[in-house]
Amino acid sequence: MAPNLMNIVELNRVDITKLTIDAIVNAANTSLLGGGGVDGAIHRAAGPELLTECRRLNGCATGQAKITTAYQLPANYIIHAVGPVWCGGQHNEANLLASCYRECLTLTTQYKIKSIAFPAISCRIYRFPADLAANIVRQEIEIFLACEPMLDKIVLSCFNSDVFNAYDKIFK
Ligand code: AR6
Repeated sequence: MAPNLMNIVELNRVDITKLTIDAIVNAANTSLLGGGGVDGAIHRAAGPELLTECRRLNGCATGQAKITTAYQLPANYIIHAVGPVWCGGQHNEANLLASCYRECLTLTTQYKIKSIAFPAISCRIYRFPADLAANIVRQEIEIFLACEPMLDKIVLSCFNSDVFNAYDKIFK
């Protein structure tokens, strides 16, 4: 890993809902009203007030992100990002995934967030290939840190092995 990334990016396999960190990212859907996967885990752990706040957000377009408080989670904020559903790669999926990471990282500047944890957005229920996602994640992090060097820590939570292996190769 390049020295600037090595100091900031951490790969781990822990449940993102357990992290004591400024912000965690949710892999949400356009309704922002909860779902399965990490979205379901975050809503269950944060408690019902999260759904109440999410209802006021009027959904979120694919490739974009919206922020809420984190209620019963140890984190302070949840950034809800809506990744693309993988439909073979010819439907702007890569740009939309990159946009999710950019939007989340931009929110860290706006909210003075110093540490953030991402799940592998789109990489399970939405079927985005983990190796392609890993390249996009690394590229967006590098571009962001080159302009906005204020983040102390970026955790990439790799819950399943295919994601962990793909990220490990790209971030080595
Ligand atoms: N902590 C960290 N990562 C997790 C956790 C957890 N507790 N649980 C799952 N993951 P997915 P998507 C990983 O399917 O593909 C929902 O229904 C998981 O192993 O949660 O973006 C939404 O409402 C995978 O690596 O999200 C949408 O409808 C990654 O998180 C849809 O799923 C993302 O997997 C979004 O699908």
